[in-house]
Parts: sequence; structure tokens; C-alpha cells
Amino acid sequence: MLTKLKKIGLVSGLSATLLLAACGGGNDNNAGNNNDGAANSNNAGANYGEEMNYQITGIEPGAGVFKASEQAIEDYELEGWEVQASSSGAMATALGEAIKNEEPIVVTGWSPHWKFAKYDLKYLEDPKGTFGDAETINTMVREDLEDDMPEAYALLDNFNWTPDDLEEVMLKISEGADPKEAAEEWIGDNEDKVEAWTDGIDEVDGGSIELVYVEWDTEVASTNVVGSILEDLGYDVTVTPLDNAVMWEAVASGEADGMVAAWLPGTHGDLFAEYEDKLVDLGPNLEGAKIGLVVPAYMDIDSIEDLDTK
Ligand code: PBE
Repeated sequence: MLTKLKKIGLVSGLSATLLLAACGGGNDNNAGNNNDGAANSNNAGANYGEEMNYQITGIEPGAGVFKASEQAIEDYELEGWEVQASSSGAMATALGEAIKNEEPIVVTGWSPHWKFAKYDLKYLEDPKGTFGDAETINTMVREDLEDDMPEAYALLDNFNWTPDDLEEVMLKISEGADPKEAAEEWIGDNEDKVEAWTDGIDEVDGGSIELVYVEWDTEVASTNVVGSILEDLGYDVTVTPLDNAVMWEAVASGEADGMVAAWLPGTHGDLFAEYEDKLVDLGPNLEGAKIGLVVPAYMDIDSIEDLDTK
């Protein structure tokens, strides 16, 4: 097929490379006709870096996992590599595209996340511990919330679920559900859990409450669930997406009432240290979270140390 296409002049150097890779024909007799050196290489794994242009597919630069990935480049002396700033949504799209084409890709990853249910992925081992161990996601509220809105405070204090719960909501949203509808559906399906969180809390008659979050898949899901429950309790709820540092500052300054998006101790450790004295930490709403560099399982490397440098 390739020869025929070549004859009619449809194959550029790049697509010839991809076709050869896809057909596993890089070393056949035709290879000599090809002046594109990359097409002749069949040492997959050894030159992933070059194939990926030495780029880690990142997300928002304010994210802890973005900063940790830049730190990993230093710690592992990955000369020539950089973390490409992007958005969580664009990262997920790039990951899906790479998997469709069986191409190498390294992304700034975290769990819980729907991508692990949808694709066969692995975390690269991190022997230097740059990404830290398992984390918790904590709830933070402004000082005085307990006095001003004791019912909302109690709900936020009680909110606590599992990675499986969170993944259920995330998966629905990733499949196209509106975040609020996905949250309401989960609430409807999990009355026992929601009743345990709202047990003994009186309904209120209005009162505005603002939750802040970042548009990471995890936080879109959790914030919408908590927001919908507060609405069911009678509050007038606003959920506002911000950049990470601004989200922390909004709660610390009292401009916003709370957030359920504090990844500790590592991912947001710097922001927690900065604002710790100005906000109230209600403790974990989820245990067993994690960040790191994530690759498709078909990639022939296991550790950050296996990434080749320029
Ligand atoms: N995340 C999702 C965030 C925390 C939640 C891992 C992308 C971060 O890295 O800051």
C-alpha cells in the first residue's frame, strides 16, 4: 500500500514514518528508498524523548502536579525536557489521541481520575519521591463560617467520600453529562451517604454561599456534589472556577466561603503553608489521592529514570 501511495505522491515524510511504524515495516527492503532517517529506527523505547519532542503534556501551570513535574525534570536531570502548559481538558484530549495512534505520551497525571477507567495507564515509578506519597483531599473554609452559617459548616465538615464515589461522578461528566446533572444523579443514587452527611442538620431558608474550585476533573465533580447538597439544604449556591492560587486566597481572605479541593500534604503544601493561619482546615474529604507522571501501559518504560535525555 505504501509503495502505491508513494507513487501517486500522497505520502509526506511524516506520514510515511507513521505508516511504517504502524505496519511494523520500518526495516524492510524499501527502507533504503526512504531518506527520512527516523523511519528506519526500530529501537522503540530508547528514543521516546525525541518522539515526544522532550515534552511532558502538562495542565494548568498553577497546579501542584505541574510544579512537581518541573521539579522532577530537575531531580532526575532530564536535560532538554519541559512541561508543556495546557489545560486539564486539553491534556485528556492529547492523551486520548496518542492512545488512538499508539504513540508515546507522558502526562501530568493524578488519581482519582476517569482516565484510569477508560484507558490502560501506569504511573512512572518515582524512586526519588518527587511526587510524594498518597495524599488526602481536604476541605477548607473561611474563618467565621461556623458562626455565620453553622448548617453549611456542618455539611462541609461531614462531607467525606471514596475515590470510587468521586470516579463515578467524574466518569459521567467525561462522557458528556452536565456536571450539575451528574452530581444530582449521584446524589439520587447514594441517598445513604448523603443522609449521613446531612444527618441532624436543619434546612435553611436561603442565604448565599460561594464555593470556589479549579476546573480539574476531580474538583468539578466534588464541588458540584457538595454544591447541590447545600442547595437541597436551602442555600443559594454559587460555584466559581478560579486558578489554584487564587482559589486558596479567596477562602483565606474570606471572599469565598469554602472549597473541597486542597491536596495535601504535597501537591498544595506550599499554598497551605502560606494560608494555613487564615483558614479553617476541616480535614480530609477523600483519602488515597495521588499525583505523578502517567503513560499508556504499552510504553516500554516503568520509571521516570527511564526517560531518555537530549
Ligand atoms: N490536580 C488535581 C491538582 C489537584 C487536583 C492534581 C491536577 C494539582 O495538581 O494541583
